[in-house]
Amino acid sequence: MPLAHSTTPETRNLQRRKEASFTQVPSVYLSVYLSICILIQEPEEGPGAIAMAFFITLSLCSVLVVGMGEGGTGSEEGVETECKPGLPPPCPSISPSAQPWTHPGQSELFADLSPEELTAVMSFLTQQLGPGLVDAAQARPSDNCVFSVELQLPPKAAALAHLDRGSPPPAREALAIVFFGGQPQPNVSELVVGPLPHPSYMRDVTVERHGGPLPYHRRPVLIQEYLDIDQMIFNRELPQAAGVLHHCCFYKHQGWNLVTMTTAPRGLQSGDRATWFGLYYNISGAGFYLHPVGLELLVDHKALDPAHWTIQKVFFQGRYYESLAQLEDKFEAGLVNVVVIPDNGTGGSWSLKSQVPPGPAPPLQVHPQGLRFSVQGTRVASSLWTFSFGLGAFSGPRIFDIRFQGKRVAYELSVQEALTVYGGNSPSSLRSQYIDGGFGLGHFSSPLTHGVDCPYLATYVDWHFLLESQAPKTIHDAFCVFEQNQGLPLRRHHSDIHSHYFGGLAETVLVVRSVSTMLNYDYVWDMVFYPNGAIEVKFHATGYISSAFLFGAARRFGNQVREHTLGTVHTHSAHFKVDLDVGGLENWVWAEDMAFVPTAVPWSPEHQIQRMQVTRKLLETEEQAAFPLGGTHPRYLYLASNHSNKWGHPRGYRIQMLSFAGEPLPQNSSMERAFSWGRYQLAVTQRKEGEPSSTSIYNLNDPWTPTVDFTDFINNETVAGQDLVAWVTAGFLHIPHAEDIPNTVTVGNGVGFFLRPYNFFDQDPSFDSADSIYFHEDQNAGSCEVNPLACLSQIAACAPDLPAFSHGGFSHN
Ligand SMILES: [Cu+2]
Repeated sequence: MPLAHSTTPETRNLQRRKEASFTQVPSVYLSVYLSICILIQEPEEGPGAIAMAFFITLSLCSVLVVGMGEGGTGSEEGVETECKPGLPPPCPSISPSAQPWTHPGQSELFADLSPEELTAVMSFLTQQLGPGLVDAAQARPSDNCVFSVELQLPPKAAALAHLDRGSPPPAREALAIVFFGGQPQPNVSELVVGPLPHPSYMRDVTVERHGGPLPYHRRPVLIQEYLDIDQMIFNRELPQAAGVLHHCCFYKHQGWNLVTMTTAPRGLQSGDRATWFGLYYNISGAGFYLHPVGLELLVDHKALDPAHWTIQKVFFQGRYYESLAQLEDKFEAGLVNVVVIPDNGTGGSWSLKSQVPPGPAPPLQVHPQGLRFSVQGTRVASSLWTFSFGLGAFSGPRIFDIRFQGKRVAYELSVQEALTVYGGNSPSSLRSQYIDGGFGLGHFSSPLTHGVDCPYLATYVDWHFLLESQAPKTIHDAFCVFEQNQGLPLRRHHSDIHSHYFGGLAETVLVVRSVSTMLNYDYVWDMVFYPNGAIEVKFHATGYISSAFLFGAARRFGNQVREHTLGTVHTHSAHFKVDLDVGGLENWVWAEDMAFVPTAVPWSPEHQIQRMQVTRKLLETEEQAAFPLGGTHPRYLYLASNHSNKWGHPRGYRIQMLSFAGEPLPQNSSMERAFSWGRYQLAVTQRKEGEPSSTSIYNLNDPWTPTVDFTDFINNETVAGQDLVAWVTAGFLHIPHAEDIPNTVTVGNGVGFFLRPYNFFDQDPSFDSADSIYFHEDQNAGSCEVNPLACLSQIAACAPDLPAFSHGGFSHN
């Protein structure tokens, strides 16, 4: 759909055109977003010419671009654009793409590695590790290969010394994960390489970080390993059951109409590498996830030589077999009850291609006076907030050095892990416990589609990575940054008693977003910054549900969503690291709640009333500050400095949960320790460089001997006056239902938490917002001098400069 404004003037129907009249805008910047409704009219003559009309509900006039206030990002001053008859002037220049680095600055500390840096590390490793290194894209289990290279985050003390005290920046380093399949004792090694951009040293940190070598069976599965498994399934195994598969599933030579889907964990005990693969119809252009054919294969792929891989068990439409050959024998003997699964192609209701023609365009937010924030490299700055953003290849989105009005409130705010735990009556649904960080929340980020995943005029930023490859690759538009008018008052009061006035503030938020597409599911990750000093962290789930072949007592495990498809019950949860620094590094943990206390009525002591009181407790130890899921927790939990605000209260930031998490896996499960963070809705621990993350990428393939067990972090140390990290779990139970077809919607499927100032300030800092509106009865609210909203009709009558639609592409892997 051509959204561009390159249509001829004749095709534009501008309503309510008015003579240009320039009015001086009262100082600084005006802050109102404007919804412009772009209507696409049906062509009257022939289908080829779509006439486009901009119905701008405001009059046309000149545009004044005013420099933004201190800390703001506007630089032009007083640029005036006169109206041209018949055409609205273009809105002030908006750069839809981020500014590249112009000079190394503060945010470079946390910036993900550039393509040049990734290339330099890879060349250095190739040189150091010798000629036996194989490209991970083609590596077999018995090869040596570089699995990943990403930023090694700097130690916090060194980072702060640089940021706060002007010390030289810490060396910029990379962390490389190398698979040594070709060594006598195959293992995984972690190497720190530095300094960038010209590496000269390499340090093996495996033993220091993990207490010993990393067993080879814990390594993530390479894409090449999946390809080799597919090769084995389709070329060697499926032909052995050609008869039954032809009967049930329209099988033809080597099963081109089928695809496999992996599960995890891969076995039942430490050392196993045996994965149940489900088979699905390969539906082109739509999700295969909803089309199980009822065949699942347990593949043992532990051997270093793929020729030695075997099928250990076969599940077919409710029964287990020793092999595909045995299934075929029983089928030929008439002993298999085959359900024929229709393969009705791509035209079905599950396709994401709507049958409905496009209608009028939805509302669009524009920036009538230009962007009010900047993105330089990975540093975002608005008049209120500054922070750096990035994407861990495995751990996902993260934000550093977060400052409100110039003062740091948090050092790090990062996703650690995403987990889905399934139930079901087929082996692959029963065996599905996905610890997604092991696949890579950054690795599987997807390009953001302008106008769907983020506002059309958001600022989009690419992400570079080096994973399972010898050369860096790019996910275009992996991040978006935008400011959004939520259409909600952040605060307001209309007074009609004693004195007559209105005061209010529109809620505008600054958002950084990325999306991880983990096979079927898409997780939308948001970090949202509010003008009152609050931060919201939230994830939404969308995409396809995971499903299973429907048989037997299926409804105990979910809802039927198609003729042969069961939507299987599961929980989604995510774990977050919240390294708050509330007024400095040393913080305390306070718990507050309420209680009713029976009290004699002071003026009539023979009567009793229930009096509500505040309960207030300073938590001393990590044990006291760990709150199990499902248990009670104080409604107000905040981290505070030992400095007080004007009213004598400790300056704090409250962690307010928004979560409907399902039950965690019972602790007697042999793999629960791999995601023992799920036991806690919230836990506060001392911050330690040696405890950088609550999880490990190796937990996915060996959950029975977890490389990181979060409960180890909680060991009764004091949390009083320490540098603290709050670890937060947010999640929800998902019982898939008919409306999850074709896709789960984000509506109602979003959870997370808020970080909110609690006595941190002396009053609400949004009072000082330049967006504030106030007028009283003696004033003319329609006057631009009194009310900035009244200036909109003069300043905001411009045509948004919409860049041509673009998409980040499909082939980053
Ligand atoms: Cu779900």
